[in-house]
Amino acid sequence: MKTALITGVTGQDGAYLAEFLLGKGYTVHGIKRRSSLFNTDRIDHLYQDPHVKKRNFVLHYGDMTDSSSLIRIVQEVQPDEIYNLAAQSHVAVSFEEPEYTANSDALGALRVLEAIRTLGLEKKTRFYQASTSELYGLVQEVPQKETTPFYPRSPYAVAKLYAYWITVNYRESYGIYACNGILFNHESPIRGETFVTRKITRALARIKLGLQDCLYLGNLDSMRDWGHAKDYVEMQWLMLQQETAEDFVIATGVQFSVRDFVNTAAAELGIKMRWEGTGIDEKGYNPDGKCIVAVDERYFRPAEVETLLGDASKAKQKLGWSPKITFQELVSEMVREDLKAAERDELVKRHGYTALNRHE
Ligand code: NDP
Ligand code: GDR
Repeated sequence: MKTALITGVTGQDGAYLAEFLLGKGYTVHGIKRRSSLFNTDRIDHLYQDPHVKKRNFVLHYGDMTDSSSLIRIVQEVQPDEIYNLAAQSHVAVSFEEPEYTANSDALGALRVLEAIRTLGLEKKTRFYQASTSELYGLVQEVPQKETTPFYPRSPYAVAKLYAYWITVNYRESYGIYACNGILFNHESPIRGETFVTRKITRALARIKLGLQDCLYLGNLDSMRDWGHAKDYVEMQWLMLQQETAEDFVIATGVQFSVRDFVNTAAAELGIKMRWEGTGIDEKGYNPDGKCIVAVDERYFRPAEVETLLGDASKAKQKLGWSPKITFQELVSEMVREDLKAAERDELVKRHGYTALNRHE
């Protein structure tokens, strides 16, 4: 059976992909970085005791900014497939930490490719790079497909542009089976809490139960093509099973605004929204006239990606892939899971403990 190595295994996609590959009979190795807290919540259900002799899920300490750890792990694991998912993946944060973002997201990809090359694994190890619709940034064509010109709009996107091209370059220079999945936004109940979708479902569930008063957001008019992470990791695997390595756009082909997302999540919770104001005066009220959504300038970015809409025709045609989970089903699942979490917090609060009230 095959062996896969996943960087970023503790993240949203890493967790879904690990589960998916284990289901296919792979031995899965994952790289996690050192943290002062446990950072394995998303993969705890897959955890296997290191004292058990034969394991098919193994974690290694490593970091995308540390070549020596990456070379050591690749040498030890001798993977058939590497999925490079690790990244400082928050666009807004990349404006605060541009150098670190470049180091982990751009040079990190190079370090893994160099490990494959210097260890002489060019013919054995296939490489997947987690590329992004953020590469399109200031969009040059609607909808965006593999041939649409890039125009990155953040330090994150610029770093990912390097990673995209170094992947193509190592494919062309050294014959490595290396490809880019240009994935549009994909979400799930285990999405990081500071991305807009999860921030919305989590906050509205807490507002519904009286644990929080208000949800502060940035650009409500921003348009995104949102899919489900579970659908998208299957494609990451499919891309490495082809005869020749190619790059693919993965998207639903349907677009919604941040405000649409709020309205859909609110409707799921039985909260009816009424909007008033424009720009930073904009507020969303529920039918009792209580303000529950307000715009806060701090969540605007120095340069915004206003609109993204993908055309995944190539993936449909060549990989036989199409998304199964609709926008409505995605929002519904996220709301349901966040409501369960809020109910647990509410119970704790009712019994005299203070529930955390984070706004980001
Ligand atoms: P997450 O932010 O949920 O996960 C990122 C992972 O990378 C985490 O495991 C994180 O570790 C790890 N990581 C970050 N920095 C380092 C580092 N220096 N060394 C080692 N590990 C590190 O992202 P997603 O799962 O949502 O996305 C996966 C990949 O796909 C990312 O590269 C992202 O940029 C890209 N992408 C995501 C899209 C999306 O909509 N989700 C769309 C297009 C591309 P820790 O858990 O310790 O923080
Ligand atoms: P994005 O995702 O930047 O597209 O990157 P995010 O959910 O952060 O933002 C989507 C849009 O919503 C607007 N927005 C807000 N965003 C956040 N995080 N918080 C807010 O309060 C808020 N209010 C409005 C943003 O301005 C933006 O327009 C994600 C990441 O997963 C990347 O790693 C990945 O590459 C891309 O998707 C595709």
